[in-house]
Amino acid sequence: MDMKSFSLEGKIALVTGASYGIGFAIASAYAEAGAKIVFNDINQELVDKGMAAYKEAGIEARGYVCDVTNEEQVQNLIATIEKEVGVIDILVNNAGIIKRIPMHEMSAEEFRKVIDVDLNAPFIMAKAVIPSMIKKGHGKIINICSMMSELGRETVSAYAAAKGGLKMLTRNICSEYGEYNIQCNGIGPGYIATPQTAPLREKQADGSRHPFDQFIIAKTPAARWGTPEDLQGPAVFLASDASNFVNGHVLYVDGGILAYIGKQP
Ligand code: NAP
Ligand code: GCO
Repeated sequence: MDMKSFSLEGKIALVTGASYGIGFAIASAYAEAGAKIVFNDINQELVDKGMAAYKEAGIEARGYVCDVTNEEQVQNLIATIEKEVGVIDILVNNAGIIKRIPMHEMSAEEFRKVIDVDLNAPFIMAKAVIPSMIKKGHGKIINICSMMSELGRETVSAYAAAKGGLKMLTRNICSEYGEYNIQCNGIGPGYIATPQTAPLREKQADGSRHPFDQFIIAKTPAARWGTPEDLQGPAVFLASDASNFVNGHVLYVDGGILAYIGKQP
């Protein structure tokens, strides 16, 4: 096998919501693998923050302000990138939000907002890049799913519904566009230490670990939270030619949590 099949040399990768967190880690790995990096975030302040972080990491990236839930902004973003950088070879639908509210207390508006960012936006983004991928004869679409694509838990009804839907959107894009040499796969991170999960890891007043933190450690065979860096290898694999016959798959990067009943208390 030619190890060059893992290279992203000459490829253009767009990672959404990639000023920090998982998106930033994935984009950084893509740059190391040779790709040109383009990212967006929801406001100029975050884009500037991201640009500074990429520069500090020695990565030449282009950042654009775009709300991924706004189809007109997304269509304009893709047209601008195609004019200024080139046709997108790799799209990572990373931007996402979560609201942790008991379902009977969650408003329909709050539910809709999570679905909008975590499910409708990946549809809008994929729809925007697929035509040029078809013309180019190849493309990679990677949706950042979640353990909640498979499991539920208290307070995350909207998020689990969105991520479950995102798993099926991944399978449907695979089904509809595989014949154009477009592969669409998901990455399902376990519990990863980022700003999104910071509330679940806050130290208690007495200095002890957050109960949820202890729970995740007991439920994860790796006995640790994941880091954004744990996702870099799987993300490069799914973006590279090495995975050209992998399609419609959700690759769980979770330290084994989905396979494990959990340590006896
Ligand atoms: P994060 O730290 O909250 O970062 C999410 C990024 O997306 C932020 O930059 C955020 O900007 C951006 N964003 C949110 N709404 C947006 C919109 N409408 N348009 C453009 N950008 C938007 O999250 P993360 O932990 O890195 O997670 C990244 C992805 O992985 C998400 O899809 C998440 O659901 C998924 N995931 C995370 C974990 C985990 O344990 N951390 C596990 C499984 C899956 P703002 O700062 O303005 O919100
Ligand atoms: C939560 C967490 C999870 C993780 C992730 C797990 O509140 O349960 O935020 O949803 O973010 O999605 O895979």
